[in-house]
Amino acid sequence: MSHDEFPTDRPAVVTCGLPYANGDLHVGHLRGYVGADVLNRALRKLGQNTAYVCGSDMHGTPIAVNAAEEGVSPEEFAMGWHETYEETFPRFNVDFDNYGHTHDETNVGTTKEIVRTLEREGYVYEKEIMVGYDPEADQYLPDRFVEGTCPYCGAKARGDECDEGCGRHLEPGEVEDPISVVTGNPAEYRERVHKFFRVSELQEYLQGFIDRLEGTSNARNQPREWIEGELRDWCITRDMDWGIDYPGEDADDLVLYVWVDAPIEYISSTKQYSERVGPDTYDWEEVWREDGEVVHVIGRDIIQHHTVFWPAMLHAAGYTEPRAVAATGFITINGKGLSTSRNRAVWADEYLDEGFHPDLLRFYLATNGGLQQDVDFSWEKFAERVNSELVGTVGNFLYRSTLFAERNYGGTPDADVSAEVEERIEEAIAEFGEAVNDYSIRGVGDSAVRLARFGNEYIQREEPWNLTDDDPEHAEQVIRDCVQLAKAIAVLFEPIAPGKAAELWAVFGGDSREVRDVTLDAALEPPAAEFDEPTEPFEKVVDERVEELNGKLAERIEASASDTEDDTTESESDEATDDGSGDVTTDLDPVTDERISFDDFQELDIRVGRIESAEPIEGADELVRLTVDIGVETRQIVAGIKQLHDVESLPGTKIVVVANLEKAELFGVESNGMLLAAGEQADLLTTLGDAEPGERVE
Ligand code: B3M
Ligand code: ZN
Repeated sequence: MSHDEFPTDRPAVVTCGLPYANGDLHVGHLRGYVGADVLNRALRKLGQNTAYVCGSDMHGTPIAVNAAEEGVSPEEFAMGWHETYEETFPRFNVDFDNYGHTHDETNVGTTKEIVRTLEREGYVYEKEIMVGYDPEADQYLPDRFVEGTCPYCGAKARGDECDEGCGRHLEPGEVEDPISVVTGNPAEYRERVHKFFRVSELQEYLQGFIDRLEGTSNARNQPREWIEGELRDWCITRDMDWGIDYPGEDADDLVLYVWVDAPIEYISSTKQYSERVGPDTYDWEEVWREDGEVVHVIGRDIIQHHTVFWPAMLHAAGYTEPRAVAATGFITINGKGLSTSRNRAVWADEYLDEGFHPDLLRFYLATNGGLQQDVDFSWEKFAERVNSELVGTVGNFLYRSTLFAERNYGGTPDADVSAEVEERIEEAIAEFGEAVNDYSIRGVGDSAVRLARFGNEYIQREEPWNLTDDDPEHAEQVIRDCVQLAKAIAVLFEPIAPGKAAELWAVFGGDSREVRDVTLDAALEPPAAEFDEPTEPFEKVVDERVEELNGKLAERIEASASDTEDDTTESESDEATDDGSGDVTTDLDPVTDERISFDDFQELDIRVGRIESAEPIEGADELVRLTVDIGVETRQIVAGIKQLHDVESLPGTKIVVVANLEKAELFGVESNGMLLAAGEQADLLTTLGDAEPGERVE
């Protein structure tokens, strides 16, 4: 890994968290797969040699439990879903260079090789532990086969993860009051010998790693707490049949824990790609053995796996560490947590069956908020963004300018691009490059949308339709500019809307290459001299459609609510089945009915502030003492954000402060004001533009 800006001279790999081969894909899954696809396409546009790889996660107890319920073998069950995913992803223009699965030969081989290396290097030891056992079913109860209480936060926990509470990974035997999901009986504990990976020995390495890591701030900051605290070793085996057998003779009744072989599929899938195209085109060893650029896109619920266990394993086995981990927020539907069991979801197939182009959903999911933010999906919002940005801004400019060009000149008029337009395109190219280097998928999309907005303003300002008779030369030059802008938009928008960009490119690209493969400089190369009449690239989503789709969604939720009333237990266990899609119920509070007057609101003195210094308060778990410049004075403010932010990186951050709140004393320290933050992650509110400390927020 280097820390040079992209494009670098080493090959990159972009990965996305592997979907458990466990059920239908929905918008929650697509957010991640589309996001990583955008990133990979955008890197390629910068000229980076890169590949996008993934695969189905075939192992693990969620799959074993569901297969048993259906009365089929886990392999048959998982293969069925794997084949479905292989068909579904391309329909959303998610363009994997390789899509394998964790049970294939390559991954079994790579996994065993890595585990043997860990053993050889002295990172594996055996220990006797107590594991859950169901005497009636006569089987051990690894991971999701038990439910109980989280020993850390008291929430209801399933197997290896406290997914409704503190989110911690739980080691075998840690769940309290365990109940078997097979029979519903209390589980017994039995002694078994298991294999452990010495993560604790890698603490110093991990501390350095987390300082070097790029990506979203949640992935860089959250793990500090774990890495700097007591790092525990990690049990890497399970008493199960389904999985990859532990290599060697001495433990042939154990399989590897799913979280060992799942991330190794990132390597295996890269290998398969490299073997297919040949090492001259793309060499997996340069990536994984010789410090290539490894970029992981994941859901924020699996940050710990990717920033602690995985880099520890890679380092111990002599592989390249990740350069970046970008962790996405969750998806909500109409403001409520996406829930597959309640059928509160928009399914991948359903969306396409409704006749929508995949690029519309890609645009919505990729640009609706920052990568780390939760994104709410509703058909209203979807329609609103399609209509205003895709139809009203991008489509409108592309269509009106190229239609005018075709009608009046049969294509691109013979003139030079003006300095103003050339500079504006260069600016958009620079914005695009910065966005990629910041892992900002939204920024990639913005660079194209803003260029289209400029195009609309430009054509409106120059009014070429009034010039064709009086000043034909000027008209030609303006339209020449507009076609160039259109071509540049097709290039810049390709990562977000690859299908639409390819259609546009076919009309006025003027180049036999595919828009997928061109680099950003193509944005400034001449468009086709002649082209056919263009069509409107995007269609409006009309109100009646929104109503109809809302109705369908509501009916479905209601129908499944009445189904689940008869069978609540099943629905509840289904609910928390972790399918890797951010499908977590994060029910939002309804908006309070009681309104306040504008005068009441005016009483709040809310100001922009800038953090000058930040230091943890000794002995208080969460509190940080901040000094904040609020323009008119400097304030001391105490905030409960220690676990959620990298305290050292806070100085310089602009925040929003309620300046006239009563003073308070927290942990013996005076707090003179309150900063605003959103949600459980204490996402700090800041300003988008240049507002200075002291300016009022109104
Ligand atoms: N299959 C799904 C999840 O927990 C899991 C991801 C594996 S990534 C190596 O999100
Ligand atoms: Zn917990």
